[in-house]
Parts: sequence; C-alpha cells; structure tokens
Amino acid sequence: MSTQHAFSTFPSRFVWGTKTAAYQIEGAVDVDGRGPSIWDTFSHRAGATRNGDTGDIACDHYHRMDEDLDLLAQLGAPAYCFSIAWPRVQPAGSGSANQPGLDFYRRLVDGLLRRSIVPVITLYHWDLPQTLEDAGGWVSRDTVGRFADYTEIVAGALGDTVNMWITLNEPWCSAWLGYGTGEHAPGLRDHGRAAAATHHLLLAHGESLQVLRATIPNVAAGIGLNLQPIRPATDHDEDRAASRRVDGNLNRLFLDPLFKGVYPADMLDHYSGLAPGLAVVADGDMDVISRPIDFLGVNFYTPITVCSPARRAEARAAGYWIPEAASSARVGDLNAVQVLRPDVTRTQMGWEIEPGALTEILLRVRDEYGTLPLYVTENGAAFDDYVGTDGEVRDGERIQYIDGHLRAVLTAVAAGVDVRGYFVWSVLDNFEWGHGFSKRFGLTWVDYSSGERIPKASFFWYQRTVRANSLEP
Ligand code: IFM
Repeated sequence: MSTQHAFSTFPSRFVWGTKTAAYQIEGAVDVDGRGPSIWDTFSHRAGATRNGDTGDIACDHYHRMDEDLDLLAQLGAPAYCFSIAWPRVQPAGSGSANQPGLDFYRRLVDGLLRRSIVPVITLYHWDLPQTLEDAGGWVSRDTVGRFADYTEIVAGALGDTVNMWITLNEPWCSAWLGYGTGEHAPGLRDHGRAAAATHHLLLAHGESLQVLRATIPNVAAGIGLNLQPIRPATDHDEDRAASRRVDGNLNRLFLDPLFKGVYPADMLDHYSGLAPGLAVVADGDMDVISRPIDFLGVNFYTPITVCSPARRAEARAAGYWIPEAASSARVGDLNAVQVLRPDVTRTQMGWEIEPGALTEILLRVRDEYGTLPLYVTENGAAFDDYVGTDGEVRDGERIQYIDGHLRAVLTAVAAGVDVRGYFVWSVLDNFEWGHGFSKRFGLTWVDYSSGERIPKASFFWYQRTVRANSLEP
C-alpha cells in the first residue's frame, strides 16, 4: 500500500454525513400548528438580517421533503443530521405535544430510513419558542425544565428509530451572539445575561442527556460545540493574555464544565462582576452539566487571531489587518481585538481557511479533555457561487476547502484521535441567520424564487469521496 493511499483512506466505519437546521431550511413557519420562535421575531425586526431576509419560506423543505430525501439518497452520504423545531413540537414551549409537528419529523425519519440513511437529531439549533423567551429565555432557569420536557416528548416519539442525538448545537452562539452581541435572536446586548444563558444552556444539555438515556436504550448522546484555535497576534504577553481570554470565552467556558465539571477560574473571575452572570450556578449544577457524553460534536470553520487593544499599532506593524468593524463584535468585553492575516485565503464569510487548525482542535480536545469519540459535526464554506449558462455550479473552492479539512481529519486520526465521522455543512444553500440568503454553504444550489435544487460540483465530488471512503490524490 502506498503512503498516499494509506493517508487518504478513512477508517472502515467512518460516518459520512451532511447537516441542516430547521429554521434555516424548513419554511412553513405558520403551518400545522407551529408556534413562533425567537428567530421569527428577530428576523422580522427591521435591520436585523441582511436584506430583511427571514426563514418564512427558506428552502421550503417542509413542503419539499420528499424531493430533499431523494437528493440525500442521490448524494449517498449514509448519515443526515437535522434539527427539530421546538415550536413545531410545543408551539408555546410547554405543555402537550403538537401532533402534526411530530408527524412531520416521523415522516422525515421514516423517509431517511427507507433510503438507508441514518438519522441524527439535534434537539436545539437556536429556535427557542417565543413564549419562553418572553418569560426570560435562556437567562431564566425555568427554560432548563422546559427543555427536559421537550426532550422527553421528542425522544418518546422518535427514539424507537433514532439512536444518535445532539442536545444543543453551538450553545456559545445561542448565549453570546443571542444575548451578548445581539447579532442573533433574541438580539440582546448584555454580557451578564449571556453568561447566565451559557450556564442554563449547559444545564439544559445535562438534563436532556438524562432524559435521553432514560427514554432510549443504548442511545448515543452528545453535544455540538463550535471550537476554534485562538492565536495571539504576536508573542507579546499582552497579546497572549488577550488570546487566552478569548479562548476562555469561546472554548473553555464550554469544554471545562462539560468535561471537568468546573468553569475556568479566569472566566469566573472575568465575569464575576456581571449580573446575573455565573452567580446563577446552584449546588449540584456542575454534576448535571458534566454527566458523561457518548461523543463530542466539533463544529469547525476557522481559527481566530487576536491582539490586545493597546497593541493595535504593533499588530498593524506586524502585517495584520484590523478593519474597524472587526473590532470586537465576537470578542466583546474580553479586551481583545480580532486581527486578520493578510496572506490567507478566505471564504465569502471572511473566514480564514486553515485546515490544519481543525487537526489542532481535535488534538487539543483529546489531549486536554480525554479520549472520547469525536465527530466533526459541521464543516463547510460559503463562496460566491453562481449557476453557469450551461446550468452547472462549479464550486471548486468548496471542494478544495472540504478536501483540505478532510485531510486534516485524517492527520488527527493518524495521530490516534478517535474521529468517527464528518458532516458537511450543508447539503442545501440555506438561510444563514443574520446574513440572510447572501451566503451559500450548500453542496446544492437553491433557487429561492422557484425552489429548484441544482447539485453543485461539490455534491458530485462528495458523492465520489463517500463512495470511495477516501480522497482523490
Ligand atoms: O449556518 C451555521 C449553522 O447554523 C451553525 N454553524 C455555523 C454555520 C455556518 O455559519
């Protein structure tokens, strides 16, 4: 066997998949008893999203489910991860189930199984029922109990045929973009509330985990985190301290409680003056949060480089770009500024492409948090795709991006990390939150006026890769 061949072939039981989220694709927001979510409210607020786009129709997946299932079958990736819209199942976030909502997901699961595709469920991908937000949302401890009840309903309805469950997708985004920077629903800008939301989300994960275990024999349950290596712009102590703070907020604030049962001391200290902040932690909570999980989902897109605000001039002199807008939306009160490397290719999101950073994060999770099965539950890229005059979408940059990151996965596997699978974000172009429909992440082009789906070149490339279980040299 040649070195090249050994290096580009994946483990024999490697799970290939794609992933979507309910609000980004389903549309049909007022159909069959679905209640409003925080994203319905937020996206209809003037100026909240690019061009005022909303998920009212999105990819109309709710009505085009069969067509999308056939598309997934054509793709041939044996797993598909989708999220359940909580307000479809419990329109006001509590009380009895809305049967038509559950029926929709039953049809989806059955349709996947008929096509020999393994369903993977995310219980929460950001669409909190608006009624719960009106009562305090994730800042309120009460939402934790509501999430456990909702888990019980969904697990009871679908647990007979679905084995792999993700409790929360990227709780950092729910807490810090939703309650901290205001870029996401519900659009609040209050770091004290973001810290409290962080805790309640993690607690909800732990309670949900227990419900899943009690309801589904042999369940495989985990959580999906957006993890990013954070680099200091220079070796200067102040830049290193800034990068450590951002790492604390983005990575350790979630990894430490989940795996070590404690919040990082520097983050506790940093947020101690905020109300309600992490003062909401009660006795016993950390035991709930650190209940063992069966796998960790790693969502990875890009690394981040930061400098201390006092050292912008030095960072510029070192060659970094510091656009005014890049200041600190993401790294808000952390006394750090995001800087951009000028010599790096970016996606349409402006995100630096560095596949090696995925290897780095996978190794770090193993080295600092222990060996457990890992799945890359999201990875992909937005580019400025277009349909050519011949009707084809030639997205070579996306192929290159995914190929590079798959090679990064193989490097981690070769280093002994237990990476069990990889899910492309996403199978369809879809509603990219605050960016509306302006960013296309799909393996499939979606014409938002007609609903037509056109598989891109990356779709056929991924199809070949999955079939071969290896990368083309
Ligand atoms: O579209 C999102 C997804 O909902 C969560 N993870 C990142 C993706 C790309 O921004």
